[in-house]
Amino acid sequence: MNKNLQTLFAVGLIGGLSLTTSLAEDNFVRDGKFENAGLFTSADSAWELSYRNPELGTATYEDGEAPEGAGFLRLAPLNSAPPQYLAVQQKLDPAPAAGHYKLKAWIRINDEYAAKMPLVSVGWRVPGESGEAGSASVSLSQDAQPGQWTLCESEFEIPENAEGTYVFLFTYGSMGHADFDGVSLERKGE
Ligand SMILES: [Ca+2]
Repeated sequence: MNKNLQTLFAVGLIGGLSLTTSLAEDNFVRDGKFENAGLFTSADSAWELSYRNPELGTATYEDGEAPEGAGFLRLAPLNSAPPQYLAVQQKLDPAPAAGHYKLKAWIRINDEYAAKMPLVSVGWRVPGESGEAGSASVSLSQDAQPGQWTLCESEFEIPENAEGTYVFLFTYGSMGHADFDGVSLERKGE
């Protein structure tokens, strides 16, 4: 039994009858609610920095109230030099099959954040001569109020034969921080 199946199995046992829908099993993002500090900081965390350069900023697990259970992820970008972003990523394993999906994330910035708005992106590539890559994303709107959690949602198609599918949480700039919670990618009806 691989680790993902073990996790689903454990969730099923703990959730028991309180699970009112099967959506949790359709979510391809692991630990997107950031409910467990150990999951984020341990070596087998689903999330990792896109660039392992500490000068780009910090990624921290934060305790406290959040839209989807206690705990959230905070990215504090400290450098606007190339690659011009600070991001964490998660390889989606198993990879989502072709189909229609909904990407969802709660995002919040603070007053000091002053750069391109944070975004959550799903990216993949389709093997072949062109090595075609595709992506879909949700972004906090430009008029979002600092200090306020905003739910960002988008629906899109993942094509046939997509592979190497990752979800990314991006921030930009050199000031302030952005918080993320409830990151999910769920398959919709055919
Ligand atoms: Ca949470």
